[in-house]
Amino acid sequence: MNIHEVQRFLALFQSEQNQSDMWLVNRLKEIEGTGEYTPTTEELTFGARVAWRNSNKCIGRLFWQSLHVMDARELLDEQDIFEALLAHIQFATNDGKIRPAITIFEPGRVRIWNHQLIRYAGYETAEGIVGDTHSVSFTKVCESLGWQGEGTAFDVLPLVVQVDEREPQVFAIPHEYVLEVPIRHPERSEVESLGMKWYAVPIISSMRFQMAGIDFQAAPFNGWYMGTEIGARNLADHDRYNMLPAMADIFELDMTKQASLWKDRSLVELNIAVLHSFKEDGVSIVDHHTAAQQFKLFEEAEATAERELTGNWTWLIPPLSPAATHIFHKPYTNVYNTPNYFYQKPPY
Ligand code: HEM
Ligand code: NRG
Repeated sequence: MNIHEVQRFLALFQSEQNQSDMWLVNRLKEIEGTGEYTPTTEELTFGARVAWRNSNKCIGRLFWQSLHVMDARELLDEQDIFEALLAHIQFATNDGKIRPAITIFEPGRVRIWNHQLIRYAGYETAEGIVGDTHSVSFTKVCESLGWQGEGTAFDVLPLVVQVDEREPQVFAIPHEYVLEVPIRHPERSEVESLGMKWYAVPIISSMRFQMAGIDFQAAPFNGWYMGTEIGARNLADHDRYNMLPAMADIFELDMTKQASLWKDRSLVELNIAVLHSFKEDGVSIVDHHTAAQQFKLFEEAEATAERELTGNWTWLIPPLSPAATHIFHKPYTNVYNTPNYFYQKPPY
């Protein structure tokens, strides 16, 4: 236990949650008496929400107070943990009306090997990579643990759960838990024939949640997607699904000249298709202009609360038309406050 970190966290909890000075004195006495700090579910809930508020790369922070926190610290059996992860997916997905949520597992003992709970596999083949390049090394790990995918470009990877030093356990996610959106374009039906799709809910499971000096290595969290994450990166990046040339074909753009701006026009059409498809299927998604406006409201709310705004400009600007948002035109201070979410070394 790091008593200074505990004091700092509880002082923040006291001031923001309107606790009395007596409450703080007593709580600290209790903790110093036992020599151990085990956060209450209320403290954990507050910590996870503030960690989102402090996530400098996140444009979605306006809604930080709505984070739904599931306290799963009592689970130490791999099967139980798998079921809690399925429950998270189901709660978060909510038939498309996505709810921001986090499930917090026992620190120091539980590890989830996945980068996101739902993610597509990537396979190295003689004809190049099939699926998501981002998943190639993790896909090999899953295969070495006995899993075998179908070999399509959109195989959902299994969950890999480890407790203590035991062998990691592999669990396939039943199909009915994975909501996906086929990508089509409002005006060009040929886009649907490209067979693009994406899953509805991004649930990051590789980051460490830190509060009060405690490291929760397993604390998967989710919000909903901003369209550009899928349309300007996952499906568009040259080293991901690389779909811009196929889009340019459909829209009959001149790919012989860079200056025809075929990549730019393809990007816009692909992003229109992503937003259109999610909207038509009733799956929560936000376009980057609306997200930037919401982030402006977050900036204003933080000023009203007399808190210093922190942010990482290089991540906050959207990858499409960044200068059309206010974020592009001002500086942000990239100081990392805790509680927060941090990268950690993958366990494989
Ligand atoms: C990053 C949007 C919810 C924490 C991001 C990014 C976007 C985004 C666009 C940049 C991703 C990238 O460029 O790869 C949103 C939206 C949300 C949301 C629209 C809807 C509610 C959340 C929640 C949390 C969170 C609930 C945590 C409780 C983070 C963190 C990063 C991030 C830690 C950095 C990830 C990294 O370093 O890879 N978010 N977010 N966000 N967001 Fe959010
Ligand atoms: N770009 C990644 C996801 C990163 C986090 N984005 C969010 N987070 N929207 C991708 O899969 O495309 N969230 O918690 O909602």
